[in-house]
Amino acid sequence: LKIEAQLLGALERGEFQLHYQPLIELKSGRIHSLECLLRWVSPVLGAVSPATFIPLAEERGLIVELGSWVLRQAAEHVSTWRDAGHTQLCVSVNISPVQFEQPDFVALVESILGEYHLPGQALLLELTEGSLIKDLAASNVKLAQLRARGIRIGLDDFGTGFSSLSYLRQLQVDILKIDRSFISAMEGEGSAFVQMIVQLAQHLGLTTVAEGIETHSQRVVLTALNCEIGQGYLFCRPQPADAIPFLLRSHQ
Ligand code: G
Ligand code: G
Ligand code: NA
Ligand code: MN
Repeated sequence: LKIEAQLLGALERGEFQLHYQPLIELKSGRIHSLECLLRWVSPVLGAVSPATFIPLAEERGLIVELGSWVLRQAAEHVSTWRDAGHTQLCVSVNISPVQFEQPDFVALVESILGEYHLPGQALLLELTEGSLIKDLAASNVKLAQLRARGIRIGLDDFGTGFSSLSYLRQLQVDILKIDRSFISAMEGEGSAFVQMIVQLAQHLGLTTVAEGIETHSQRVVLTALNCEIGQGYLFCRPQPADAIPFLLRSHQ
């Protein structure tokens, strides 16, 4: 396959880049954190979506190396921005299940924080339910180790799995990211689902993030439902790292 052939050497050729999209505190309008989104522009294939190349990288065993590069690059970026005066800034990094399953995952994260002299609070890790419940006990051991270092854990795409509600009680997470399919279906009765998720999260002491906010009316409804954080094109599209210092200054 042409994509696979190109993917094999793409990291070495420097074809990957990180973009960032802010998560916004709905009440204050302040930036809560920046989600790091991997981008690949191949000179041969053009822009390839992570929805295409991440699964390939997982199959071909490339995701561990690629995921480490993402973590290190994101650590370097947030360290630069914190040094420039955004001292509380946090970046949120998507973690593949394959990466999370590596026995040395926690050690890798700790070592990267050390390399860039970052506190755990500078990092949020986004995991999906599927990657956590395969081995719930083992996952919770790792999550506890990460959280003990101050790293926060977000449950991504919440609501799209099969067993969300029963497992949520048992997972050591801090943040619930409500999948954007719930936000786009929020007109009319659809908002009942979002309301239920927000209430459940509050009950469990979790912070809620609404993903994929595209309209002002979605924002108004989510704020009324006490959802704390929002993310989506209404606020900002993912931006290259170069554009982030300007974005941070304009939100101060
Ligand atoms: O940014 P975009 O909507 O194109 O992302 C598509 C999918 O790729 C999303 O599910 C997103 O979580 C995932 N993704 C983006 N960047 C990364 C990354 O660095 N690592 C992993 N594992 N997934 C990512
Ligand atoms: O699976 P995950 O939640 O990590 O996916 C994040 C992806 O969602 C990113 O690739 C980002 O480009 C995309 N995204 C961010 N905001 C919006 C939005 O408002 N609408 C849509 N359709 N996609 C969005
Ligand atoms: Na994510
Ligand atoms: Mn998501």
